[in-house]
Amino acid sequence: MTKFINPGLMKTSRRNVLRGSVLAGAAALTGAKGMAAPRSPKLYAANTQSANLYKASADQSRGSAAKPADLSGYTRVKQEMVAPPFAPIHEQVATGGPKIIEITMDTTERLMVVDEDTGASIWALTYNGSVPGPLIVCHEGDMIELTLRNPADSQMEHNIDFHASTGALGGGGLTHVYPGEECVLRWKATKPGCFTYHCAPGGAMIPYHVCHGMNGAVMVLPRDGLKDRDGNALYYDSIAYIGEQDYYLPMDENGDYISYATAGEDYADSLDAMRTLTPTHSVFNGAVGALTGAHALKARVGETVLMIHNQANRDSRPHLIGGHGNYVWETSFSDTPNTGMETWFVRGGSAVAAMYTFEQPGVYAYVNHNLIEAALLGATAHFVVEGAWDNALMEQIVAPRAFQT
Ligand SMILES: [Cu+2]
Repeated sequence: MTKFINPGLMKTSRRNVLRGSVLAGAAALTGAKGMAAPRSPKLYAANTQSANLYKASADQSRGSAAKPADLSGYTRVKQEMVAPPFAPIHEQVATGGPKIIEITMDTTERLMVVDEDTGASIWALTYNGSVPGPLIVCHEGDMIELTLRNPADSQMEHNIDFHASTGALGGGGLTHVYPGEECVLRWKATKPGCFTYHCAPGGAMIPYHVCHGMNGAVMVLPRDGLKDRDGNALYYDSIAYIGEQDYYLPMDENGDYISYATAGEDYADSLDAMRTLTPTHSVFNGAVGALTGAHALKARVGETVLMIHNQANRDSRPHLIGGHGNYVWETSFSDTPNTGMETWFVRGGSAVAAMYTFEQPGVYAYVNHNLIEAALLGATAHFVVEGAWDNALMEQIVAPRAFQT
């Protein structure tokens, strides 16, 4: 089977993608400063246009006579990454001057069950082993200093494009790490808001990596915290970090999901499935049921939750059934938040924040309100909320009963 990733540019098939020598010289195009070690990912695919784009973007940084950044006045801190749906320890209102926030992420390739009922699984490409990758939180004016490590047993090269950053393809041109390599990238958070980040190694590998889970979100808070339209401070008690992931899992002729032995082995089949633009799954936090049942999100009446929703590839429309988006920032935190929303919009390739204070106990479903995706493809989470019921807000006056005809 031979398929074209980009017609006229490069052929790909299982044979030449795996341990491909198709672009043996391309590794040098994305090399880090002074890197002399041999660089040999086990699976590599890009195209000439894409490789040239990365080279041009990286050259701007490497070849320039630009002044070193002035780091005076910055304080260095470490931020420990935690797995979703949790957020790292952070301040809502910044204290002190700007910070250089050191973080570390590993590009881990791991076999993940997507749906236990069907046995659907995927060799997920991840940051730190989770889908989505960890939430990063900083304030406007801070710098993120990321150490990106690609374990030696990886099959592929990885990098990272931060939508919150400025230059070099969002850092994608400066962070290509092959198996066994690490790099360090520092960028300044100049725009407040929630932003997606994702892997973008070039060509068809970009959607392939993104649709295998390699994406996450950064929240850049205003230094003085979140505000309503009148400038009053808004605070949250907790964060629910939800990454929506569309998967395109290859099936065999019987309609069964195909199992693969290693990361990347599904490459050609995945491209075929992705070209349909019809996901087999659209799930929250990596798998069907990752945020329901025993894994449901917990809250209590009176608790204010900031729901951060990341979708790196595809539009979505979150809705909290039985609740609202009291304040919703679909765009920048500099913009006035929308209020009292029933459903909000996540542009594919972005992250949004919605704040809600629970007023009733019970189970709330948080869904993609394309309800086909919610019910059939997996895009459902649950909040289990404890507290006292308020009959002033809702009361069942008559329970279902037969009526007189
Ligand atoms: Cu990647």
